[in-house]
Amino acid sequence: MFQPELESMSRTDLEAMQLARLNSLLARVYENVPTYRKKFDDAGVVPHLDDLSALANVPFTVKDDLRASYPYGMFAVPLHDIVRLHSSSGTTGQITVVGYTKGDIERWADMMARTIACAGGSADDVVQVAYGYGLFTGGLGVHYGAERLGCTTIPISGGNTKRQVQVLKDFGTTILACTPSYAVLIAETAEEMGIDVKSLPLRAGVFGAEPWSDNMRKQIEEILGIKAIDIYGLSEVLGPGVASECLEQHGLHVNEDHFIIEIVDPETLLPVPDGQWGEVVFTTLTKEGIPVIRYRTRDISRIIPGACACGRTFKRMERVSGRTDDMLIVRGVNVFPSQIEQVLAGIPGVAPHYQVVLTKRGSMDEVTVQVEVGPEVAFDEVKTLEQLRARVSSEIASALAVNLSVKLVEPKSIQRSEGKAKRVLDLRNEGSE
Ligand code: DLL
Repeated sequence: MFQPELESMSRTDLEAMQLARLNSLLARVYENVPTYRKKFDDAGVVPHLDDLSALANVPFTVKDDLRASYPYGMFAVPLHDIVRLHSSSGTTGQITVVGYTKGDIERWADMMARTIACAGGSADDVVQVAYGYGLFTGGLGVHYGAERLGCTTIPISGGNTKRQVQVLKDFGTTILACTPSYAVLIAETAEEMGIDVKSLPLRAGVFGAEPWSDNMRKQIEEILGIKAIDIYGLSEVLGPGVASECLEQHGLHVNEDHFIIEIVDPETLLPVPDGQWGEVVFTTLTKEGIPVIRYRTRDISRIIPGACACGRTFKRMERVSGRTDDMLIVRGVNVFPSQIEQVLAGIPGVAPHYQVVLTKRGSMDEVTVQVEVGPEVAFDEVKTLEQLRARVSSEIASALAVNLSVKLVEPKSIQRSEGKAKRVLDLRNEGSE
């Protein structure tokens, strides 16, 4: 552990620390952020709570609050104290800006160092940071953590995949940091270059920034010969380093000395008990630049009840199955792309590349799953292909309880991603009949 005195604290001590930090935070935002003052006043909430359960009465913060105060309206300190800006990608609307003080950057580096240590990393590791550097939090976030842990850090950023493979080999990378979909592309590229990654020193990956399934994890572990660790975070709350898996690979420990996690029912918005699925909500306890109170992430997960064998006492969240805004409702059934991926990654003959395409036929939405066949399948053998298609279709139907149309496509025909993969292609407004 990077900070055992914190990561394995008793619950009583942890909750006392959380309450003290929460009250200082509420006072700070009430004083400095007009959006929060107005929200609290409107809801009749005073910025001091007697116990943690009273947090459930405090109003939520949503992405639109950040958008409405774009760019700096929700910062809790003057710009003079902000040393770094990042932003969210803006794929679901206008971008949002987040600001970090010196102290925020310090704490973020600690949390990311924890994340890499959680994945079994140490100062002896060579970490290749293939997340994008820039306004995206992935590259710089992981970079500072790797340096804080004392790792030999390679700031290669995303892209130029052949060079990634060359560096992986020549620099003796032991930990690869990138999105899971980019890890697949790096593996494919290595194979094309005739480089056997399994014979290299690479031993672990810290993969995140997009939903991925457990079967996809197994595939990545198999093709790269590594342990693949899931890491989670979001720019509005911090960036990478909010929660991460340990070597048990059973849930992601939330850095609870810095964040309070709640799971709420997305319909009623009431907190649900541990074990139950719902929307993840975070409160940042120590952020100075842009703290958030009860931020609705739109990510779907649950708290895994019980203690973890690794000795960390921080609560574990289940791997995120998807975002409420990526959820498709097909004939009344809720479907997440990661559930489709889980099925596909368990079927021999299909490659880990797929896209869910939405079109319109008249007034009806049509959902087609496009799946690449593996290079070992003869794409011109009609009968083989039809058998494979039928198998994919029936396994999706039995796992998801809904029939989706399945189209097999040639190897290498689905666009590869060097960052977050685009799993859903929505063509419904493009007049495609
Ligand atoms: O993706 C931060 C990050 C960078 C996390 C590198 C991990 C590694 P954003 O660009 O703001 O920040 O996107 C945040 O990505 O709300 C989730 O929907 C999704 N996401 C992030 N990590 C995971 C994960 C970064 N491990 C959004 N599993 C979040 C599933 C994830 N989804």
